[in-house]
Amino acid sequence: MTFRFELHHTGAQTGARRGTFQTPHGPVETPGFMPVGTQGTVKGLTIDQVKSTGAQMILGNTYHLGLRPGPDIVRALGGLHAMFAWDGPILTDSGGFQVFSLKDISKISEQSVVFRSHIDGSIIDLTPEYSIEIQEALGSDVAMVLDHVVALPAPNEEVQEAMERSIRWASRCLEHASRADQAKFAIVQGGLDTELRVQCARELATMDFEGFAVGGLSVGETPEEMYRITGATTPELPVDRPRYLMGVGRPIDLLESVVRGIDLFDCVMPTRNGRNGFAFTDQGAVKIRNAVHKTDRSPLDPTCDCFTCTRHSRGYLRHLFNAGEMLGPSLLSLHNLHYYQRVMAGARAAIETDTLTEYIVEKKRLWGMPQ
Ligand code: PRF
Ligand code: ZN
Repeated sequence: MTFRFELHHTGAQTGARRGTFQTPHGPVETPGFMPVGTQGTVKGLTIDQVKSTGAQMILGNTYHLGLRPGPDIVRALGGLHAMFAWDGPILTDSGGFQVFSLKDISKISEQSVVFRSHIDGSIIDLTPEYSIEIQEALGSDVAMVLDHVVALPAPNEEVQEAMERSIRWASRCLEHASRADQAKFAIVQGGLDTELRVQCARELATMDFEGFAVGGLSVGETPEEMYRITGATTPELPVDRPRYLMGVGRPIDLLESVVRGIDLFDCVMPTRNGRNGFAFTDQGAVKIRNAVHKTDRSPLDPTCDCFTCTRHSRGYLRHLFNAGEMLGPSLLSLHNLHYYQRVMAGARAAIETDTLTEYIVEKKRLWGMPQ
């Protein structure tokens, strides 16, 4: 099978799993974190820099790349891997989440979601089938099904209706798929209702997907609610398929979700926060613009071996941000992505030795979080 998922170890104390997801473009060690390359670039970084962080799989967006440059141009340029100059695995999101965040200008029916392009104003009729066609043209290793995400809070009937539609759309995506070298992942919806989540997961689990995602979270609910829903959903999913928590989150959210049986993550947080001068470190959060760093010759994180931390001082980084130099956001994005990869590598090692609980206690202490 092209997309074998090997489970090496399942936590004795927790639901954590240590695995390897095999794709046509190589393996992804899990639990793993995917940097976000929405528009065909992980913002501010060259692909060699992205690789240097230890990332094994990157995420692209059907919504953005399907509108610009468009599937035909991506195909003419040799596909997403050639465009990115990335020969590792790529996962593409289906466009659902991006379109629904434009909810004032989109119209949803059983057939499709119709919306206006934010680029040229043209009308796009995005069906589950069309989302798959675009993702097949992009040539990603993993395509996500088109799902219906509701903004929370929402009335229960609305959440249920969107969840049921997401199941029908997932089935249509699977029916329409024609590339055996592209895995299809289903997405569990159902808001903050445990019963709806369980029902959705059970129905999707009967279909022949190579992986399963938990969607509709990290949309304004508390971390505890997110952990509760994740913890109720994963036991309903097939043990031998990777589980992906979409768009999550802070380092602590990743670890708490690994405990609940999640294998894959993506989030803009390391790059977006990096661009805003905010760094994740083993000394806790660092706001690099802060005046305390003015004459500080020490590295951003003395325990980090990334380019930023081995070559530059906090004082220099602060100067770059204050001067509005583009290198500043770049260097902090690089460090943050490296930091996320280190946290996940630490989690993988801890799962293998059944010490994940101790690892999280230690990380929370370093991050200054209550136990
Ligand atoms: N669905 C899709 N993409 C997503 C999400 C979702 O629910 C989320 C939710 N955090 C992020 N990205 N298709
Ligand atoms: Zn660093």
